[in-house]
Amino acid sequence: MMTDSRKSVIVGTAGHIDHGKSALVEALTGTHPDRLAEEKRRGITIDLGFAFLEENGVRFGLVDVPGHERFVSNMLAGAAGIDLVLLVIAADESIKPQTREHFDICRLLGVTRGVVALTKSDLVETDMLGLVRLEVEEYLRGSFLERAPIVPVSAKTGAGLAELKKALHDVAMEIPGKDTARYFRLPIDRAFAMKGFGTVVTGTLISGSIGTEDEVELFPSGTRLRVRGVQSGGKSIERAFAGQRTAVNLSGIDYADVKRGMSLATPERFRTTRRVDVRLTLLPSARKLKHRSRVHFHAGTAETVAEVLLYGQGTLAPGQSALAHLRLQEDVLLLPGDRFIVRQFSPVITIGGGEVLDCLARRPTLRDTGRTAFLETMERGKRDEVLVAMTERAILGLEVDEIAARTAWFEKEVREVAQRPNVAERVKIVSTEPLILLGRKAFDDARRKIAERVERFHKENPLSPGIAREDLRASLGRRVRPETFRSALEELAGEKKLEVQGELVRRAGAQIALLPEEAQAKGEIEKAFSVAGLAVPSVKEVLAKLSVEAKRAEKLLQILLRERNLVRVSPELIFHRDALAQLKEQLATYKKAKGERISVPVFKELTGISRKYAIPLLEYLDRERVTRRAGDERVIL
Ligand SMILES: Nc1nc2c(ncn2[C@@H]2O[C@H](COP(=O)(O)OP(=O)(O)OP(=O)(O)O)[C@@H](O)[C@H]2O)c(=O)[nH]1
Ligand SMILES: [Mg+2]
Repeated sequence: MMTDSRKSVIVGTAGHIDHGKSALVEALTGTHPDRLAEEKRRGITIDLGFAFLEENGVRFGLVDVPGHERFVSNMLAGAAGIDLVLLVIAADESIKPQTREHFDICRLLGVTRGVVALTKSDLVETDMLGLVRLEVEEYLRGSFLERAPIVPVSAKTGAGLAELKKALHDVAMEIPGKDTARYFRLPIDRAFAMKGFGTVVTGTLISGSIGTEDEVELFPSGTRLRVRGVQSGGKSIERAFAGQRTAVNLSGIDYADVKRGMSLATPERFRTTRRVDVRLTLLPSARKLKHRSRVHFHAGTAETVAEVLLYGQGTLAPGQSALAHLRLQEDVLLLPGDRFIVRQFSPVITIGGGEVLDCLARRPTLRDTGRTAFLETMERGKRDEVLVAMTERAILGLEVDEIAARTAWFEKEVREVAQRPNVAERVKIVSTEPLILLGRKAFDDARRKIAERVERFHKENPLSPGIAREDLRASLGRRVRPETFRSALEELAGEKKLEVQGELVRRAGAQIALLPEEAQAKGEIEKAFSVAGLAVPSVKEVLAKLSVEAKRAEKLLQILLRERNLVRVSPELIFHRDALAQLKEQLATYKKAKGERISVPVFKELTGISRKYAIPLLEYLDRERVTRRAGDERVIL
């Protein structure tokens, strides 16, 4: 895969209304980010705007956001996926409410780098500039911007712009390169129709890469689409990589069916969700949050309403964080590690945010006592631990697709982690194709249950050689999947605890223990057939003469048949093994003396039996490939 050596970095503006964000973007890039007629008329930014800048080998994608408090939800859609924040504070006004709110949002989204621009520096005296700088430094103390460059600029005079570009470049160089080989994911912030192209969607590419002819899945609908073309920075390119502003030309869908908040991703990998378990942090400025509160939920470019369920506590205090369950009103594509923001239902202000830990969370129940420990493991994010914990939580076991949908790991990564010795101790691979994992404990339970069932079967059926494999599996119930059963049986057989013979399973070395009267009856049955030669008695008659009751007599007959001392030739006819052996010899002798062909009457004469027996016997011999039918005759083989 071709990648470009130039670094791509997404910069998001942040700051109070009218503080000069859009003017600064224009001064830096030459592009005024406001696009809408209404924005131009009112002189404010309403929706996201975009511009590009290349500085010393770094490609910056700029996302300009509105400062107006009514458009914070638009700001949130733009802030998702930014690498660094350009915090804009007007020198003549200093810190204002949306300066704080936007900055809080950046913190909650986990933004770790940024630059501060003191705009409109042309409007204030040097003393004033110094004061504002002090105030800003004070405000940023202890935050991720504590040591960030603070650059006074004027979009009007151009003062400070060169320093600001340099500061942006320096910070950009510190940003670690993104792993562009992960799964592709693009939260959509705009969709429109372009003449001659059709549907185009744009967004900040947060993961992986995308190129022409790729197949993608649209979420939440699950529609599969083909990529006709990709652009970044206004130019058509072969592929776009994580960290780039990206426009994707899609075939197979009308632009009106695509909206901000939807996502494009690698097809057939992920699932949308309405229940997530998260680490939720409440801002110190927020009011305490009650269990079951409704909030506005923002993640990526998506926005919906969520009900907050606090685990084991009635309220969450300002400035505190807790594990929580969010029940979403709409389907959203989320993955562990995704950041989100919550805003108070009414009046709408930002109150907190956090990180998704389990993107396909279960409905909370009191019985689920392992959830907290599980989420703490997810939060630590160590792959060994995560895989063990995830597997142990699944009674039935987990298929690789399920694991990938919950972690965004590649299949080969799941396999690799599953095979690590410390993981293998606690996780059993019950199937390799597809890969299915089950917790050791659950697996051992299944093993024990199987051994117990077999044991019990022998006890209850002493005259039976073993339990039918399918009956054994069915007796374990639905909590043991077929792959687990197969694997456990294999292991038990490998350890010589059980024996599997065809469709029968028995305890290793299990032998049928006959009672004295049973042994005697068995001998009587065998004798009855052995003395009869080919003129065999009826089975019913033989069994009726025995001293044991019918059910046991039938079992004894089965044993003789299984041991092959008796042979069932037709549903009604049973012969002793010796009689059949003798018959085969007789035929061989006949063949030597008289040739290979023999007719039914001759066969009857030779063996001295009636037609009633002769026909089934001949058919049996045909099946045994001792004879072959040829018209009215048989050929002795
Ligand atoms: N004198 C002076 N005026 C500026 C400067 N930068 C912006 N302005 C003016 O300030 C006003 C607001 O600027 P914008 O860039 O639209 O502010 P904004 O932060 O984008 O506003 P919103 O997007 O609505 O939040 C405009 O009239 C600009 O011309 C500057 O450096 N000096
Ligand atoms: Mg603006």
